[in-house]
Parts: sequence; structure tokens; C-alpha cells
Amino acid sequence: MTTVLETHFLPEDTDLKNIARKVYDNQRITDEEALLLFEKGSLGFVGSLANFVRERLHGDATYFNRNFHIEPTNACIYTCNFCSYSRLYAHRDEAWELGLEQMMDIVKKYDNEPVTEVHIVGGVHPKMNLEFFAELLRKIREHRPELHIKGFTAVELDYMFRKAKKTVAEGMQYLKDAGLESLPGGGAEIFAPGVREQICPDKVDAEGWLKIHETAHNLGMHTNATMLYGHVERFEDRVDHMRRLRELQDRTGGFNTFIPLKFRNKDNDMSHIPESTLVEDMRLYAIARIYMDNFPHLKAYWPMLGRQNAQLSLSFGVNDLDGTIDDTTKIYSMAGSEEQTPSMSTEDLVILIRQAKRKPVERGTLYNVIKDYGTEELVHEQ
Ligand code: V47
Ligand code: SF4
Repeated sequence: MTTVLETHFLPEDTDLKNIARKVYDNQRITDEEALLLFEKGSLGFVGSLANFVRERLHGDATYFNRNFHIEPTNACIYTCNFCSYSRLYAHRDEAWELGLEQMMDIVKKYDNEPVTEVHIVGGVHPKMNLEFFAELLRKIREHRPELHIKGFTAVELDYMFRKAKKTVAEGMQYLKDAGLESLPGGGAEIFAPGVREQICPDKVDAEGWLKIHETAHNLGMHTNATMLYGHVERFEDRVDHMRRLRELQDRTGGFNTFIPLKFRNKDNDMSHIPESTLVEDMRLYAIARIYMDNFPHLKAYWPMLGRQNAQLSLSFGVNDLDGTIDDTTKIYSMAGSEEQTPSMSTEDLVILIRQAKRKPVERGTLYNVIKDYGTEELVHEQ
């Protein structure tokens, strides 16, 4: 028995006790054990284990980056039932589609801002093709070469590549050559086919999503992975989803961060499904941190979770917050997120992290440290 074990409380339940021992001894937990944590693990129990893992990996460091979003269109050929964003058919009058110059105007708006990343994500528009987006990447690269371009979910890429009649490897190489550096984690939802059939029947399936990320990893690119939770999925489906990601990560090591996304129920075809509770949200973050032992980072996306809940998540395994200055994304405000105008100044974010007694660190997309805030005083801090 280790020193850590002796100094930590262990529960009565033998199964839970064994899981705690494994976590303290830095051993991987099994799928069955993850399921058991979902079924039996109290918030305090999973929370303290996850916090142990988080501090072993990162201490108090809590990362954030300065990025802005470009959303080329909210028109989408797909019909995901949880989506409040797509406007191709039902609300055609509210659809937008941006041209290359309009998107470059967004980029130029940030010319004098210390942003390090642009995140491009949107619906799947039938007319916006691989060549169009390659041109956008080239223009951004030319205009601001040091800006990291993270763009396009596997759903958008799958459509672009198929339409251009390119293999995944060819399409990915083409976009990489044009300036694409990493992929966001969207579109994963829940991999299990039974759930996918109910919530997003017509877009790329689990195998397609994983193949796109594996291909990117093999080309030396880094990517993120999400999981949309808190709707019709069972605990088994969550574990299955995380297992597939953990397995791919074992093979490639290309994932940076895992981002659980809480299902929000406003204005979509799944509005009758109640949203998950805060306790369930925090349990999920904690179990993800414990199970996904080969993912370096666990991220909370505060525009969707809400500022205070994101702050709380820093004690349940999360070491990374996304959504900083003037984050203009609409996908969550349209789905009923806590944050109707999701933008926060860097100073606000630093204060929020410090209030949770953590250490704010500004990072680049690939987790290079840009500024360690240490104990530097801020003008408006109380
Ligand atoms: O795949 C759509 C989700 C995702 C709803 O990689 C919803 O750094 C909740 O993936 N309730 C796209 N979620 C956004 C995304 C993302 C966001 C921030 C950072 C990163 C990253 C990736 O948004 C979709 C879907 O899972 N979503 N509708 C909804 N009603
Ligand atoms: Fe389209 Fe994405 Fe909405 Fe699905 S979640 S309908 S792929 S914009």
C-alpha cells in the first residue's frame, strides 16, 4: 500500500476501494470500473480521485487560450436532432453564409489583438467545398502567418473530402498544405450506433470520425475530441465512447484534450429531454479525468456550461478552459446555454481561475506556455 493510499480516505465498497487504489497507484481503470463509477461513485468520491489525477498531471495550472471563431455558415445539410443551429430548411430566413472576404474581415478585426488561434467551425453547406476552404486557409496564412488555424469538424471534413472525391489522407494533406494545423473535436457526439441513429442519423459515423482524426494524427497534426452527453445515452454508451477515444490515443498520441459537451435543450427537436443536473455534469468530468488516462488535458467549454459551473469543474478534473476574448460562437447561445453573449476578457478569466484557487496559464493551441500569470496583480481584481 502506498503512502498516498494511507493518507486518503477509502470507501467501504470493495470495488470502489480497488478503483481508488488503482488511481492512486497510477494504473489504468477498466471499462467495467468506469461503468461502476457512473453507477455507484458519489460526487465526492469521484471528485477527489479526479482532483488527485488532475494535480498529479498539472498541479494547479489551468490553461486558457486567446482565440476567436469564424462560423462560415449556419446552413447545414444534416438533421441532427439536438442542433438548434442549422438553418437550411426550417428557418431559411435566418441562415447566413459568409464569403471569403467577409471571413477575412473577421480575421483582420483581430489584427491588433494578441490572439493566437482562429477556430473555424460551422454547418455543412452544400456549396462550400474543399477548394473554397483551402483558399480561406491560404488567405489567413498569408495575412497572419503565426496565427494557429484550428478548423473543421470531422463532419465538415467528411463531406468536403467525399464531394471532392478525395480519400481522407489526400484531403487532409491538401488542407494541411493550405495551412490547417489542427482539428477541433466536434461532431463526435456519442459513437454508439443505436444512439447516433436517434440523435444524428445522417452524418459521419463513429468509424468515419475516428479515421479522420487518426489520419490527421498520422500527418503530425493534433486534434481534440468531444462527447455530447446528457440526452438519451446510457452510461454504457459514455464508456464505449471514451474507450474508442482512449484506444485511438494509445495508437497515435495525437489528441490534446477531451471536451465533454453538455446537451442543451432549447429550440431543437430534443427539447422534451431534460438537461443533466450539475451533480451529473461534475461526476462526468471527474470520471472522464479518471478513465482517459492518456489524454493530457480535460477541457470545459464555459460558454456552454456557464462561468460558475466551469469554475467548479476545476475541482473535478478540468485543467483547461475554452472560450476567451470576444468568443462570438453562436452554436450554444442558440441551444439555450447559460451564456447568451459568450465573451469574457482575459482578465475576467484569470480572476475566475484564481477564485477557484488555481493558477492561470495562457497557452498556445499546442499547450506551449505563453504567459504564466503566477501571482501577478490585476487592475480590477478583488
Ligand atoms: O459537435 C450542438 C455540439 C459541437 C448542441 O475542439 C451542442 O476546441 C450542446 O465541438 N447542446 C460543436 N452541444 C462545437 C465543438 C467545440 C466547441 C468548443 C471547442 C472545441 C474544440 C470544439 O457542438 C457539436 C455538438 O456536439 N452541440 N448542439 C446542443 N444543443
Ligand atoms: Fe449540422 Fe453540426 Fe448542426 Fe449536425 S450539429 S445539423 S452537423 S451544424
